[in-house]
Amino acid sequence: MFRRNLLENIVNLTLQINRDANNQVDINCKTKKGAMDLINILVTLDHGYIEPLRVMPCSLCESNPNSKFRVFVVHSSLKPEDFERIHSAVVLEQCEIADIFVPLDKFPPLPFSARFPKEACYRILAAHILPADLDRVLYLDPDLVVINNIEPLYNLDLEGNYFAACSHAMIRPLQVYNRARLHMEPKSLYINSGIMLINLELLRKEQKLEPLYEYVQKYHKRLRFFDQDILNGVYNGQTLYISPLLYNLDEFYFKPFNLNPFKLKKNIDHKWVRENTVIIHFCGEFKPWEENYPGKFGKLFYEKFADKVN
Ligand SMILES: [Mn+2]
Repeated sequence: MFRRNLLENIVNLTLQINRDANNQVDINCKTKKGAMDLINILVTLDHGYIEPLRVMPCSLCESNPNSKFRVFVVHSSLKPEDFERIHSAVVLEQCEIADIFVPLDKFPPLPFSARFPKEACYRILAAHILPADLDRVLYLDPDLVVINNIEPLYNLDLEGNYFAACSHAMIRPLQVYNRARLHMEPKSLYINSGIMLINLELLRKEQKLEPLYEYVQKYHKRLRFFDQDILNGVYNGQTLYISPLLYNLDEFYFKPFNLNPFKLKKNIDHKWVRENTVIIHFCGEFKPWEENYPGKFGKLFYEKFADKVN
């Protein structure tokens, strides 16, 4: 029974991807008219993640030589030398780095414990931290590389949603479990919060702290991935789901995807990833900058950017 469900869900996932007549995945997603000229990126981190953060913006620039970026680094603990390290990885004419320091004592009083750092919530509250003239921002984890054109994602029509993000939970029991655990709506999907397009304009108007506060108070014992779980629990009805194969591909997600027994005309291979995937996310326990990285994506997609900044 479990195996049947597993297969059904891999097929369902395949069907979610838009395909044209030649069974090619369509990466020209709906875009807003008149693309903006500066692409705003958000990262939130502490000192321990500086080295991966140097690789991520380098990949963004290298893979998008005709775009200009502004990266907002929202933090509470980085030092001037950390910013020097980040600056040294990018060409400043193409990629501006904006230092947004949030004093921890000024942060709204959410019921946090030591296990859940306040910094984890900066992306949830980005609309209230970033400059008020921004209408959207693309949140990117530091543990990823951008390998193709980011503009279709940045200009995606959010269709009135607060967020656009990808779900990695390929098997139905996992979705059902997460929905029950986090009290999510019946058909909603559990998203990975490592890559999120954020509708700042709408959140600025509508987001209230009370529902977040109440949610954390009520369900804090069930939260395993703190901020990601809160995003799922509170905003599952206002999140647009986008393809993980294009915008949030982890090697250890890609492998089971190809086990689809109903055989697509084309399996997703490294060549497909190279040509179509926009963001490779090293979101699991293994990281390509660590010695024991067991996969192939490190060598294929990460090393050339890492070599460039070192
Ligand atoms: Mn990540």
